[in-house]
Amino acid sequence: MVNAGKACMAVGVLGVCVWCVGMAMGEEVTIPKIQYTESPDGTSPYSGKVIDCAGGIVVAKQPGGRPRLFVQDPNASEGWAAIQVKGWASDAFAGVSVGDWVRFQQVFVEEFRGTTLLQYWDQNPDGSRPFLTTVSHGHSLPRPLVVEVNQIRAPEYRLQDDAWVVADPRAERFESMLLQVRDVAVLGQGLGKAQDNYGLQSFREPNDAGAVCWASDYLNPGRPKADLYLPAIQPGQRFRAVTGVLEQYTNLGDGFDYYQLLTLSTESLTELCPADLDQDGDVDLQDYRLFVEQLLLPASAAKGQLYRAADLNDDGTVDAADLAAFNAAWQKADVNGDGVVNERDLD
Ligand SMILES: [Ca+2]
Ligand SMILES: [Ca+2]
Ligand SMILES: [Ca+2]
Ligand SMILES: [Ca+2]
Repeated sequence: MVNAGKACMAVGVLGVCVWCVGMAMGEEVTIPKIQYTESPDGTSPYSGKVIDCAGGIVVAKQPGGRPRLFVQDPNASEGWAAIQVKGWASDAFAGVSVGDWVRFQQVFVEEFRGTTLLQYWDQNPDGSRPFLTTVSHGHSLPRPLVVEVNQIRAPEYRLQDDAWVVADPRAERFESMLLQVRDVAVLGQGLGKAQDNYGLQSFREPNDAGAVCWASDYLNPGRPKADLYLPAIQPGQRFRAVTGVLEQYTNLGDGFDYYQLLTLSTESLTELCPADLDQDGDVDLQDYRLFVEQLLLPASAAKGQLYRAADLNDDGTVDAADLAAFNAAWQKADVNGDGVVNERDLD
């Protein structure tokens, strides 16, 4: 932003007055009110305005020269619930932690590259200054909203424009929210503007081209510095769940407009249960049958991939120790105790 010397000082005084007026009016806008839009391009009705924002819980914090907060209103679980806040100095959010409830006064709403931002900078275009207040600490994060992969589906490549474009604008309601997709496999890497996106395909709907979304680990501090991805992101690797915040990136000049699920930590990836021998996302009698088959294989029999999967302690032999590990894995993962390990055990 433009911000220099005397002009800044003069406007600073004015800024205090504007802030007082804002306080007197006292009308706080909730995040869902800022985000809800029927505009086809997703633009917030508050774009270009200075507002007071009731805020929400900080669910993620990205350090850097332009640090960012992802703030979510826990009272709005179905959509339009979260927003990003951009700081314009590296220490802008030094006093803010994940789990804090923060609210904002005199903050400028701006669409940038497809994502609605609250700009936390020195001075707004009208001369006022934004203020951040930490209301309280130590909140539990909102539970990730479980969405179908096709609700945040990957962009489509449009040959005539040589561009990747949003295939389904209904993902807009989830912008910046904490989301989870389940039963997905890594499909494709090196995608997107920074070539750091990978596809996640629902392995329950392998023939549905719409059951793929894009994800990235670029925000994830668990990612080895020299790598684009978390170590577990390998072609074909299956997960029971992948959790992250959704970001839109729009830069059609570069040929891109897409939504990406940004993982936040190594816990963002939930592996399949080791007892899920057929890797279909659940542990049921079929897995038990496969396990027992491997357990009873004669020593002379050819041993294949299933045998290695059943060798849970990885010592080269399927025996009583693996049976104990199989039962333990099943029981540990069967959180709701209904005898089957499936996606309900994640709830
Ligand atoms: Ca958007
Ligand atoms: Ca938005
Ligand atoms: Ca299974
Ligand atoms: Ca073994």
